Amino acid sequence: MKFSLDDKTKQTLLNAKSIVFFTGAGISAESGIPTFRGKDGIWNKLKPEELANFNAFLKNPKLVWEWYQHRKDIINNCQPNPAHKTIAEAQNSFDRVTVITQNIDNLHKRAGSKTVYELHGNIERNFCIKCKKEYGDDVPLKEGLPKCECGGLVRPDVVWFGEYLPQDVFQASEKEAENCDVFFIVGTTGIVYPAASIIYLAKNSGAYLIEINITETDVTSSVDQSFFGKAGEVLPLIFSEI
Ligand code: BV8
Ligand code: ZN
Repeated sequence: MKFSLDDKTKQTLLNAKSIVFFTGAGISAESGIPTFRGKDGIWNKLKPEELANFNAFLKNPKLVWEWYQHRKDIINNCQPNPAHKTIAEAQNSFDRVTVITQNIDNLHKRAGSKTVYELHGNIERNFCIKCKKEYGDDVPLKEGLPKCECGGLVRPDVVWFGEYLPQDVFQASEKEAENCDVFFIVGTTGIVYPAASIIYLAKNSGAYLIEINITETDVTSSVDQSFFGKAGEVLPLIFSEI
């Protein structure tokens, strides 16, 4: 793949002190995790209304629970790809590197990123909706239902549609966006709010926005530089030039 970094982007990166990587499902696509809205996206087969919301869970906890177990099985057999690894390695060359991710797959941490803000939670964590007891993989099943010892239902610790994002994580992410020099947007449609608002906060705070995606998105017209290609190929190329 022919690749060249224009001078402006190159200089901006060379002078950068703080870099934020805002990521979505597209960064994990090359690890084998289906995206949400792409041609093989999981939403295409299943509707978010039916699955990723609290009422759906109360109505059919077994279906929603099994969907997350299915996704967890996929994730457990996946590895971080060169995009996740490049982001982790960038920590050695810049004063501050932060990841703000919409993904729940834990791949950034597994790749070695240290400062990771998980806006939509993490599929490896679960909690009881009654007593809030936290669980990992040790959720007791009673007739196939995830049940806490107190009798309450156990749910994945992810943010469903209509639910609030963890306020501390969201506020910390906003602060990073306000104080960074370069803000990468990697593998996201940028249509899910309030997460996507962080992109525009970074822009309005004077950050240099670089998008990496295989197609144009709602964000493309707002960025300073777009790279159209796979994150696992483009990110290593960018950082090999600086
Ligand atoms: C909230 C966790 C109230 C769970 C997720 C109507 C009714 C109800 C709500 C709303 C509504 N209208 C709007 C809303 C708000 C709603 C929303 O934004 N909906 C959207 C769909 C319009 N948001 C909410 O409900 C949020 N809560 O609003 O609460 C409130 C109100 C005010 C203030 C505070 C609170 C909660 C949203 C969180 C939902 N949970 N996930 C789970 O994972 O099961 S969202 C889900 O979508 C994932 O987190 C995912 O990350 C996220 C965004 O999708 P993307 O990551 O962008 O993934 P996608 O597949 O869309 O795109 C992949 C991209 O990668 C594509 O661009 C593709 O081209 C690219 N790509 C593919 N391959 C590659 C690649 N790029 C590079 N390289 C590749 N190889
Ligand atoms: Zn409980």
